[in-house]
Amino acid sequence: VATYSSPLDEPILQVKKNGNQVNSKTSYDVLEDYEGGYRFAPIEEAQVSRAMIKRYFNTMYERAVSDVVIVGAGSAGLSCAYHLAKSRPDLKITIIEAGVAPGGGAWLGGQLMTPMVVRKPADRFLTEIGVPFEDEGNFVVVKHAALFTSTVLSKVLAMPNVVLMNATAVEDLIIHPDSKGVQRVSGVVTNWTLVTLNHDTQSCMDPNVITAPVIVSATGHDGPMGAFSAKRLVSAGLLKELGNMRCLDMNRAEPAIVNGTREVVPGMVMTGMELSEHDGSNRMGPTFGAMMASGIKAAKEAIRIIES
Ligand code: AHZ
Repeated sequence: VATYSSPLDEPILQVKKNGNQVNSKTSYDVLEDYEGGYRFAPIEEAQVSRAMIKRYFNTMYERAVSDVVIVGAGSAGLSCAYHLAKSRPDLKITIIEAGVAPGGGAWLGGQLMTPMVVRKPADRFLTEIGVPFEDEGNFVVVKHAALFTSTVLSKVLAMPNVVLMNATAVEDLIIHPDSKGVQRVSGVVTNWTLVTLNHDTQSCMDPNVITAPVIVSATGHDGPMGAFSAKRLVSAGLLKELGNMRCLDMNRAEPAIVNGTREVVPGMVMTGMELSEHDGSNRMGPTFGAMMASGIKAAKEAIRIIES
């Protein structure tokens, strides 16, 4: 147990080696104790760097071989990560997210408005993770999309078997023939997103790799980075052509995405709106139930592949 002293030389913060605070003072009580002379336990600047570097690069070293890589931390990718990490705490699940902020398009509902609509029966997932909603009969409404996203994100990140590497882009796939000569996706090629975005300004900023027996691709519909894997499967010759996302039709779109969630090529499960580009299914607009149910189905598919 390390003890830090207050200016009054009273022990105010006791921290066990595992980092858990053991006293019961609130941060407000502590502030009051200092009477305007708030003071921190001393630190050397390099300790801060080393605290981050050691953990981050140890994690990168360890996760160079993962059990499942999820590409994209939008509503589909995060729902997948939640179900997968909860069902199989033994699996090393690594999420690669190109953006600095994970969450994809799920920080808002439609047209930049805050409420999030979820059609039944996908509201079961909201109940499971403890997100409150208003029941409107056939659908429910979460008061702010960010409440869903921050809740699922905090639960996913708290699971010890999950690593999230954000600001990191998947810029290629590893594809190998398996023992029967069938082409199989067996890993991802990564780079810092800021590097990925600058390949046309600097030459040869080579990437890094993570291998895994299952890659779950959840990169959303076409956009600056979206539909990444679907497009790469076409250029790699594993998919003849993109289906291209069709027009908005909520009633057709949501079941098509959930029921179409599958291993699209050996070693790769596709989920969420990326599937609309792969299969040529409709978009649903701002109803998020299909993203949750598709993510959960992708987790089940990943488990099936690992167990087969
Ligand atoms: O940053 C992207 C986003 O967070 C990330 N991503 C994309 N390409 C990547 C790459 N490497 C790493 N190459 C990458 N990360 O993937 C995430 C996709 O999240 P999203 O919210 O765009 O997709 P989703 O399928 O989870 O949710 C779609 C939500 C939509 S779109 C829509 C419509 O347009 O009609 N309706 C709904 C519900």
